[in-house]
Amino acid sequence: MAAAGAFSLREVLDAFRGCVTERREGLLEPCLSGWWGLIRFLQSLGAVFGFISKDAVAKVQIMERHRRGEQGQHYESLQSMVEFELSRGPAELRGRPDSGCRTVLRLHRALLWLQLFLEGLRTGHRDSRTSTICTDSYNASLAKHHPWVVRKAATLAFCALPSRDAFLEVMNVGPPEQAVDMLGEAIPYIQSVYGITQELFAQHSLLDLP
Ligand code: 1PZ
Repeated sequence: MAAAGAFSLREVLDAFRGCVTERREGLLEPCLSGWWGLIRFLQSLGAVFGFISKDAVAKVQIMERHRRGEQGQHYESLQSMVEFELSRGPAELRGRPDSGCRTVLRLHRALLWLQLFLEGLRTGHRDSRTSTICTDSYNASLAKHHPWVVRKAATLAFCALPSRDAFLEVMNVGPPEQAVDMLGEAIPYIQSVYGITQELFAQHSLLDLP
């Protein structure tokens, strides 16, 4: 549907390259622009993924409101955000459905899915089924945080994914071999964003924010 051909997944994954500074700080702005790109890509895959992109949009918008709000300076990095939101007290933070920490945690968990999924695509065989790669990645990551009905809907939507080669094609990076090379370059950047977030949230016991 729609925007296939309009942009390349390389640009999107490139955004994640700029998320981690030399001092291992996580910068919010480049992450959010990476997320917008992923959302646009997901939307180009068709309406069956609408309920997933809707939730992702809502979460990225919450983060943008924080970033552009009066306290925006505290939302430049993940580290400053955690420090700021924790300074009001952990109980207060746990009670807030729109906190930056809770919202980032949801996106962070989805990033693990993305990492596993892209790695599965990269190392898969020509005739591997994208839906199987996607389901396996989902079961190994996000699924444990989702209720049954969400798991069911997600797993159904995955059946609509095209074959591996067709999927590599819609990424718009060139022939499949080139797309595979690009994934090999890009995945470490996503791993690095995932890694620093995991470390930061574990340090502050934020990995189970309701
Ligand atoms: C290429 C195929 C795309 C598959 C995407 C795999 C992710 C499946 C996620 C299913 C999410 C279903 C909708 C709503 C879920 C929310 O309940 C949860 C928890 O949030 P809460 O309810 O606690 O506020 N939301 C999430 O787990 C965040 C999901 C973000 C998904 C982003 C997908 C990015 C896709 C990139 C495509 C290359």
